[in-house]
Amino acid sequence: IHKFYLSLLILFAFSCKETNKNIQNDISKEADTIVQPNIVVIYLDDLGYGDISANGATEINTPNIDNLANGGVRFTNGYATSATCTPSRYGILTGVYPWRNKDAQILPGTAPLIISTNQMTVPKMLKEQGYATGIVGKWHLGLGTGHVNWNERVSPGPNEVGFDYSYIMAATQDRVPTVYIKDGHVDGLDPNDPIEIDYSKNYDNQPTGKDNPELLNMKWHHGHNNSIVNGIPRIGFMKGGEDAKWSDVDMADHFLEKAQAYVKDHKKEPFFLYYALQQPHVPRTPHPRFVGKSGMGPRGDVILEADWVIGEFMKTLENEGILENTLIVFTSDNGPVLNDGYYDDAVEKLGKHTPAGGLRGGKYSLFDAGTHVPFITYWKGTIKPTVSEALVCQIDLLNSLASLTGSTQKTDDSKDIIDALLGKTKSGRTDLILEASQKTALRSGDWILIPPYEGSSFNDQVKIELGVSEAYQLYNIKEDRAQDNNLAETNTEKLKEMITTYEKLRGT
Ligand code: NG6
Ligand code: CA
Repeated sequence: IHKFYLSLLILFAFSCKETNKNIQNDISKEADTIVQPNIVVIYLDDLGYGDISANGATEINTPNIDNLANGGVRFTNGYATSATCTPSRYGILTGVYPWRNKDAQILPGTAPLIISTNQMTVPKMLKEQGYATGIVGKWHLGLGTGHVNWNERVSPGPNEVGFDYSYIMAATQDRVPTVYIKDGHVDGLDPNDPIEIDYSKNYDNQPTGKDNPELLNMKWHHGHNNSIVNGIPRIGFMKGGEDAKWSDVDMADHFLEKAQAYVKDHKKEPFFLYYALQQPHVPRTPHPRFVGKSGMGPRGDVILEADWVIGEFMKTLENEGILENTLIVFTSDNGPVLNDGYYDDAVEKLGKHTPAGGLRGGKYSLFDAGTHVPFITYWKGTIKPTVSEALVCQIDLLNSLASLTGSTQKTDDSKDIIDALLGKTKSGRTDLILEASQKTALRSGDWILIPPYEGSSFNDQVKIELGVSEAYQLYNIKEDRAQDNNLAETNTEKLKEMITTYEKLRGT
């Protein structure tokens, strides 16, 4: 009898061991697919598909960006959600189409925050997964709830939607306030020189771009004729805050230092850094080290500056020993523009350079160059270098990074395309709604449908075709990259199919 119980006990112990083993196997199986690399999004401002030599530019050389492209996945069909900044930034951070939010349009520097503090965001999701989360650079998603007092803590802002650390410019380089904001506080503010901001009226007859051309070292072409800071006329009026005002020519170095410091401070934990550079948005203010270096005027010079910055940033990752544990996503918020409101030789010195890389339109446009942007993923040692035609969009970061890091968070608009982002497959999403000024279009497979819209078809100030027409437009982007042949009348079957898909996705 004793023997019998003993063998039973042994049998029981053995089966427990087996079960344990199975459990362990399951855990390690999961742990194999869930990884928590550092994640860095390097986000350029108004950089066109054709502005980097990796995408075929011959008149400008961007060796550091090319290193990412040639050592990672270079996407030939990578998209921002929108043809301007605010909506694209909304899309990349929330995983929600910006046309669902009527406030997701170019914002003044005084606009309230347009991301709800209850909303899921990429940094929030990663924070839940144990990441440290930081933003350095351009924000442009609004701050506060309506009436910001710039002399107190400005909130809600990035810190309230998922970032533990923020060092930002509030809106754009051409808009006031022209100060940096650290975790909600204006950096370097003298309490005896408080800041006031107004977008409708000037303060105490201060000089303006409009009335005081003699004070300007950069001339405005359209808009941009309010308060003057560092000899550059801006959008909006600002009073006070003298000590806190940024130096435009040092902005790239300044943000780089903050980004490098962030990496050094957080190298021991998984971190997410959203590094949003200001180039080549206007006003283009290269540091003197880069002036004249491109032969293309300030627009080319700041692209070289941005490329240098990226090289320095990559060196930091390498020197800190974390390059092989860091996934980098490089892209741009919208397509290119030359004259965006200042006389800065962007048009005159362009030469043979093609910022849109053969795509039609540009910033503000529903044509492809508005949203079809440089898009690169890089992860040394993990991503095998390749060129991918997969359709990928910035809005997909939410679901894809969630899937990578083991989060179950997701939005309906975002798609889990992590395998495409890591170069493991060449297929991405099938359909994508594109947006310009709340007008939308559909990319589906190789096809683009632009529904009819009223409104002007050409922005005469920036000299860009907007893609707006009262007739349906249908293009095969693979065969007709420049969108020269509208097939809406000849391929009625495809047109019908595209309209059906478009209406389904838009919910109209
Ligand atoms: C426009 C500005 C343009 C730029 C843009 C925002 C004028 C006439 N034009 O309104 O210069 O600032 O807004 O660019 O003011 S974005 O990349 O941030 O969307
Ligand atoms: Ca932009």
